[in-house]
Amino acid sequence: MEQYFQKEIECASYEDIRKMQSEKLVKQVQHVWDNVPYYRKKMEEKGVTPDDIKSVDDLYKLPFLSKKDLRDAYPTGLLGVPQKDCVRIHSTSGTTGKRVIAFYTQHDIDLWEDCCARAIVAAGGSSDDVCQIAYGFGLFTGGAGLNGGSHKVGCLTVPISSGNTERQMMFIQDLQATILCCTPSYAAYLSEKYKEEGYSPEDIPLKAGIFGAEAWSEEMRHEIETTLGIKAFDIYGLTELSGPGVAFECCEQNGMHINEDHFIAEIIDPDTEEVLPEGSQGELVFTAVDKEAFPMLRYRTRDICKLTRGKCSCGRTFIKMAKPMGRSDDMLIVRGVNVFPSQIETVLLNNGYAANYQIVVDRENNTDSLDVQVEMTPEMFTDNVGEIEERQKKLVEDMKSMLGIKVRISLLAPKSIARSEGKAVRVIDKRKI
Ligand code: DLL
Repeated sequence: MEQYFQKEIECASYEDIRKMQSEKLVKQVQHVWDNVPYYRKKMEEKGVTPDDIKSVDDLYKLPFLSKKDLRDAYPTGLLGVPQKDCVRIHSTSGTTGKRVIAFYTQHDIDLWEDCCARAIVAAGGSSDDVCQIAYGFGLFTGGAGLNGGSHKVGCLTVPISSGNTERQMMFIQDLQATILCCTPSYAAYLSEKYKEEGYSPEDIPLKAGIFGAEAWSEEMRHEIETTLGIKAFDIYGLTELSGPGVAFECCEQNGMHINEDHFIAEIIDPDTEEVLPEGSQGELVFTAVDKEAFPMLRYRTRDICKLTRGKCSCGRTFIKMAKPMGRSDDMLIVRGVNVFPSQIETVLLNNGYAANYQIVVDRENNTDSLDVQVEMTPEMFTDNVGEIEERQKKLVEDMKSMLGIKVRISLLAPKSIARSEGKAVRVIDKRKI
């Protein structure tokens, strides 16, 4: 039977959720107007005052916040409370430009951990479980968020952090860990290690995984689930909105329920900023209605995805977001065609490869080139040139029908691509170097 961490909220009626969102939104807009001069100025420039916002239906009147605003207001320009009322910061893992620093009051942390606890319970977690947190701890939100959620659920929590794969496996086996939380690329690496060491799924005590922080395909889910003998659940979030737990998957495993009592989601056209109807693909925008320290109104995530509201067999009523295709800034434009790394991953995994690949984009003779370098699995590995050429040809054809353009395929020996303990680096765009 489906379990919930906060059933009355997770299964509330649509009308009750809307009402709750509207009430919180009105208060939050006033809070921001009173306490965040940076956003107040943006509202004034758009000719909006708190009086114009009476319910969720007025959300469209508010100005957007973007990554650029966060950089401009760095580090404290968007603080909604005096710094002495904050108890923690986290920061994005971004490598370009200034990092984003997100601030939290104790109340913010409490609500964030509730969101993570909802995700753990939706994945079947309870106080009977041993939950191994292999997301990084520190400035990254993954470790701290799920650690807090796991405590709230009452699991025996193993805050092992990322890396040291042998130790991860030792703790999983010795403590009989039942839930694993890490990035999907690290879960794939652990699966590979278990396979290499001759474990079969029955030898591995895990029953569920809560994997997120990067885009991953259904094919990758299937691969991890069969190797580890678990159910793999997706979890979504971003530092600006607290961290993991903005949305989480339930037993249906087909999209993530957005914690709508805390976050109002919209989909917009990234070019025109027009709000799109439900079911359209576009950029995800979130309004956090009760964050105190770092209030985000209409924050443009740059993640491309779809929203659908429908009846879910788990009983939750929160709207669902599809797996994000990737970030709009991860989308490659190659010879004028839009290419998402996740599409390439789908073709590779459908052809029996593991998710050990890299995409190299370059410009040669004024034309874009797209090179997909993928490792052969140990079973495929051969020095029979004819066989390798056949494999390459098949991938080139399948990529062409998925993407509509010709790509170059390089088949590499197993273990040639570095494994990742956190978010995997999939794309090297030499045009930008
Ligand atoms: O990645 C928070 C997180 C930690 C989420 C652990 C889930 C699990 P950031 O480092 O700020 O925060 O990166 C946020 O990662 O805008 C998406 O582009 C991407 N992302 C996060 N979760 C998913 C997911 C954390 N499930 C950025 N699928 C987001 C696809 C995801 N992309």
